[in-house]
Amino acid sequence: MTDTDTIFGKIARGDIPADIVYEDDEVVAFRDLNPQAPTHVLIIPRKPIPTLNDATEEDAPLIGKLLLAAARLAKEFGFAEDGYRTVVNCNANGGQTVYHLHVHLIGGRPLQWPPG
Ligand code: DGP
Repeated sequence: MTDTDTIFGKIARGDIPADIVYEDDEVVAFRDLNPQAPTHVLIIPRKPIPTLNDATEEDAPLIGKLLLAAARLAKEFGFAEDGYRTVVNCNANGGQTVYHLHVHLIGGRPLQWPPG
């Protein structure tokens, strides 16, 4: 099994469906199946990087694009000014369950800090 065999790799390749809200050559964004807020989107690179620990200097522009996509989507969804949260979970203690790097974009209601 390769990294591309995660569920997110399959979504990025179009092998399984998702509610895609943005995509380009390098990035895909789709709605989370288990939303934690009125808007909960996952933003992934098409490149299958398993965790943030696996990202290299070469990936810096790509990771920047994930965050810029989050900010752009927050504006499009209309909650950029009110505020929102971006989260990258890493490995077991971070709560990562899908081993294809992703940024959660969560917004549309006030969010507690610190999270649980
Ligand atoms: P994390 O815990 O950071 O690895 O987040 C994984 C998220 O992925 C979790 O919030 C639920 C979501 N998820 C899991 N499987 C699927 C799926 O098949 N489709 C979609 N759209 N989201 C999924």
